[in-house]
Amino acid sequence: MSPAESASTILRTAASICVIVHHRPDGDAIGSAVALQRALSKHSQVEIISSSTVPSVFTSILGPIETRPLLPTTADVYVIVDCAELHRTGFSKQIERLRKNKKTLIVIDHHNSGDLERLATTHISNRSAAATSELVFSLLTEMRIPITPDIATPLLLGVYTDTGGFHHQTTSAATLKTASQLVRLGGELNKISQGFCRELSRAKQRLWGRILSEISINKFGIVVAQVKSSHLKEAESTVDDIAGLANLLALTLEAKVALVLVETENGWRGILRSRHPAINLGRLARLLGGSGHKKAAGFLATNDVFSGKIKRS
Ligand SMILES: [Mn+2]
Repeated sequence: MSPAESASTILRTAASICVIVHHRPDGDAIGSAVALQRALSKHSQVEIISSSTVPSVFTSILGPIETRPLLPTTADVYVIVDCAELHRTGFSKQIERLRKNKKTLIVIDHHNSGDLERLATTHISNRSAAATSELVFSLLTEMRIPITPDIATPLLLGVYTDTGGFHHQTTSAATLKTASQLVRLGGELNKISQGFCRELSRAKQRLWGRILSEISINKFGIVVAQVKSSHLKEAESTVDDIAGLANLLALTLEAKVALVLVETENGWRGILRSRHPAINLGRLARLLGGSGHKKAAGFLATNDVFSGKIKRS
């Protein structure tokens, strides 16, 4: 039995399901989770569990998204989407305990394999997929669940955001075929693209103006932008306003890699982007205790990273 077949059998018979997204969920994690919730809630009680809040741009496109910050122990089945490593869920101990108690754990993901591969009872993975949402689409199709417009839109949101609006190298013929199918099924592409365009407040413009005026390019061809807490305060911005900055920076003509460093309570959060074909940012981020893809990755630089003792984010 293939992983998708076994997952579909498990999900069909589960009375209660928890869908867990990774810490600071992106459009692919949210899109996958919302699509699963909408598709499966006819027969099961489905909750989305997130250790962080959902960025407002996703609710403006998809409507209200209810998430719980705590992981219940009583669900029949647990599903982790768009995540390869346990620590990125924000629920490491709880999930390990659930597995000790023989709870079923399905992982659906398109990243390079991490420790969740070992922990999962069923692991649906395809590294060549541009988004986890593509894998969720295949799974729901396998389950013969009709893809209504309210399911097609979150799946399309996942594909759209993980390919940078179909800009990244990962956008293959298969990706465009999936997107085309989702639009045909009622996925609201225009609402999604407009949702990201409209998000330009004065506070965000003030912040970006300040940050961009201070960027520097080092000898390795890395363009670096630093976002200090004081910058956010001065521009009356929030961390949500940083979204998209690294993609813009990656367009810098003279640079191969863009790095946005964001000051946090635990150290500097690094956001890496590149459009250079030969560069593998995922590998670089993993060296720094982070994770990601070839063209988009991230890490948390604590003092331990600089002293050679890496601490995971
Ligand atoms: Mn993804």
